[in-house]
Amino acid sequence: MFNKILIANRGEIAIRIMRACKELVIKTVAVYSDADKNSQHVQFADEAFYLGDSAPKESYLNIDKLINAAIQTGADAIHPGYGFLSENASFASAVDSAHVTFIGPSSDSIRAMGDKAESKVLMKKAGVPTVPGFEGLESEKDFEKAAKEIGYPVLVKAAAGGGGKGMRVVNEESELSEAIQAAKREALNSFGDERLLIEKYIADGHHIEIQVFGDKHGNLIHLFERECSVQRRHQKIIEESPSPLLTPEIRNQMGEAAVKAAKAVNYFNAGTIEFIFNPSDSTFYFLEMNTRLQVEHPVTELVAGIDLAQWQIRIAAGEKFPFNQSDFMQRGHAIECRIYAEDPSNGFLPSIGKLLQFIEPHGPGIRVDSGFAKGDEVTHFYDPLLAKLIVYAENRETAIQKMQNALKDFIVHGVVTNIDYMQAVLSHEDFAKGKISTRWVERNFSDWQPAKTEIESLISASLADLIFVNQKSKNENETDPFNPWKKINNFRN
Ligand code: MV4
Repeated sequence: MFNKILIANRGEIAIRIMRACKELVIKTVAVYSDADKNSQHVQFADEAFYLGDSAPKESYLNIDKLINAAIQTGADAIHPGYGFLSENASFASAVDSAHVTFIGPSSDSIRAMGDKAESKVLMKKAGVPTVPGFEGLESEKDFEKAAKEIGYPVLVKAAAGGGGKGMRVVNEESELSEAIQAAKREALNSFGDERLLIEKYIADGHHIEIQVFGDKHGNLIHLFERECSVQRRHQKIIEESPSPLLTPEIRNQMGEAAVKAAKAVNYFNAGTIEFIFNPSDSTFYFLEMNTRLQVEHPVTELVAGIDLAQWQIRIAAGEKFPFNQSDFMQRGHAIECRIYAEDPSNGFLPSIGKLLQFIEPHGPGIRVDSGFAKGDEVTHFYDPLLAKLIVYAENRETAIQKMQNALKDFIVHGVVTNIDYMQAVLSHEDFAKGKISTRWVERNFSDWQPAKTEIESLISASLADLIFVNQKSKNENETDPFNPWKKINNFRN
């Protein structure tokens, strides 16, 4: 087993991984940038190593600095978390070359799944259902012919990409040429690669993903699904397990397809197979594989009863995974809400500033994976995720109710958050019915505005703010003058 692990990440996921390390009696090294000098993940670690400037390129994305940090601190493994370098095959290789263990899959698995066109071909060969379509086309004539054969609406996607970048829905032939040009441009900008693929557009599909987990001895199982259809601009907001839509038969088929997909790239560690599920005929298709521990892993941990972060570390150290598929079942229902410092009534722009108040909810079945505390600064350098609020209850209905109560008890002042927006989404009758397709949020909540706040809440918020503003340094007051009206407007967000 490892003696010391360096966590090449920040915020809530760095802390989540450090907790797993501590439970396995492994020492932890945090890395940090200028902006993160006083952040929670640095305070939580046994030791901390300074990387450099706040810009990700100078810190959390800098391969040389991270490997140097591991060597300097004597860490024998690196956990990449999610985002940053977690799906960078060169990073995984560089870590191996430095005789440090990368806590994740092999660089070959990462590479094979990184290219969406290549991975799609690989999946077809392995017998995993993929969306009808074509890859490797070049001329507009070929695209036109392909689209006709597939039948409109079609989707053009960046082959190098993923995550919705360089993606265009095309409803009819007259829109095709322009969509190809736009998608190519975006793909070139984002990935330096303008190759596109074209496929049938599954309108009103559900984004359902299967968690897989494997060791280095060829054991690989799935841990059921997460329903992630509540998204805006390819940013997930709410995730849950089980999916309110799947029958036991479809769940089994999807699970088996996911295991097949992962085995085709000799996968080990935690991974996720994304599917698009068409509820009108119960078909599902492979979209992409994420070769990392995902943001939403806690919902699987709760319903499947496993600590994924701990097992990632154990199997990276070479341990055999001691469980079979039949050892797992889904029990109860888990929901996760991502609490962001962003303004839903202003285009979801990140909201930066000092957390004048930050009170997390507590209670049975409530889990908060958080990277912030009262007094911390939210900066513009990184993703504005403040915390993940996860609830677990015996069924979906009680879980929704628990989440609504927990959201009410989550108090954040100083920055605007999406808490009230989330409350509105959860209270919608469509959500109660589980009828949420990938386009639902954008259709129903695009013009959402916060309700007027209650007077006693305004008073308590203002008092909390005043007490904190008085403690602010003179310097900070100069650059960020106290504006009571702004604070009041921000209240309860
Ligand atoms: C699709 C799709 C429907 N049909 N592919 C989005 C990001 C990447 N993981 C693949 N994605 C999708 N691919 C086909 N053939 C639907 C999505 C999709 C989506 C599309 C539009 C708006 C929101 C979405 C959320 C999740 C998935």
